[in-house]
Amino acid sequence: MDFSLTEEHIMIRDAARDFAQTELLPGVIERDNAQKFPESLVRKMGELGFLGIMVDPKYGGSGMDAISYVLIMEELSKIDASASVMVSVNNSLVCYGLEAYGNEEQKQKYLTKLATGECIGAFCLSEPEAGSDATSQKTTAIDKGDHYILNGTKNWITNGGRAEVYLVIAQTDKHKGSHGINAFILEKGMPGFDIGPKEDKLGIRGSDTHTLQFNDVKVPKSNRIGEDGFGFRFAMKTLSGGRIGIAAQALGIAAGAYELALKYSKERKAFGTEICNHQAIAFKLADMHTEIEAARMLVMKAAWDKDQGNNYDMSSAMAKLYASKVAMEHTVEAVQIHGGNGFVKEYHVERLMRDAKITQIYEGTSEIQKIVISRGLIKG
Ligand code: COS
Repeated sequence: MDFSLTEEHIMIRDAARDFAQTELLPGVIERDNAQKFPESLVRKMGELGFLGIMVDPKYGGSGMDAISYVLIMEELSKIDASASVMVSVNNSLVCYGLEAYGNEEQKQKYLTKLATGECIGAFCLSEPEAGSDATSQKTTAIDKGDHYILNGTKNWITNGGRAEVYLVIAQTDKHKGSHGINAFILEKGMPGFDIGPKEDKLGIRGSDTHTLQFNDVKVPKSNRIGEDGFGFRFAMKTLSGGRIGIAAQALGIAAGAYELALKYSKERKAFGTEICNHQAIAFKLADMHTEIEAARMLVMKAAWDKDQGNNYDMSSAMAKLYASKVAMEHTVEAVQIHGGNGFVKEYHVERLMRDAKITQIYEGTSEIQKIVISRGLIKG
């Protein structure tokens, strides 16, 4: 067993750290306030290869491994979780979904553009009444021979407004349950495909979240991913990898808040000494560091499982469950260590605390992760 990173991994991590410090940090508070993320930053992330990290270079990707992916995700998330969720969705849901399960024609047409950042993708599973209960899809895709007709609504879609390519899950045959669900590739601008207003959110406010509406959208059969009825398994398999990305995001949010708290505690004085010298603060730092390191081990293990070709359904669920808990608890502690300053935007920790909450909700709530883990344990 070797816990050290390779030289290449260190270079990749440092490049992401440098990008986050020089490009993402300036303006992060303003972007959070304005709920905006500029196209220029998306383009730069594309140029650095951050939008197709694990995609084969023959489809325009960077050809890196999952360890590299989580290192990049952690560094971006320390500074700007709105940027990192865009990276996570594009990489582990959209690009991975197409590369693993799309056919050659679909890869040439869509993946090559998504992997370079020429266009951005969105993954559309959640509905007003089907978030955790993902088999209860109300969006319908009626088979009309050479095409399908889609009707329904999707909620809380990351990259919802700015994406050009949408992977949409819909019910074709209700009587077949999870085996009657299909996954489709939709393009922005298809007649009947409408993008609703942007959501006003607690956290990751720079990220672009929308409701989507499908009214008799005609989708060619060639845009179905996999065989008829593969859509639910497609969603589950893809989300397993997505959860590694969100676990790494949660880890980065926690680590970012911890680093700020450590620095602040060495500068701020109270009762005649730096506050890190008070045991009340020192013990908080010890707990934060220990649990963040434990989260990092789980995230790395899940990424390693993916790289090894092992099943990672359980390890990704464990990583997301634990890292998101650590992110929520320790961003609260980071605000506490900052005292009054923690409550104002200038010190960044209040934003990280708001950003942490979503990691316990999206791509499967913490309760769903416990279902996945416990079912895995019982099945053996
Ligand atoms: N890989 C492959 N197949 C899978 C799978 C996986 N990871 N998970 C489930 N399946 C298969 C099952 O094997 C089953 O197939 P069979 O009918 O052939 O046995 C089928 O899919 C249905 O699975 P299951 O019966 O477990 O479905 P449930 O309705 O009980 O739901 C959970 C299972 C809760 C785990 C699933 O609905 C889920 O993950 N929900 C959360 C979805 C989510 O993350 N939402 C957030 C939106 S994305 S931001």
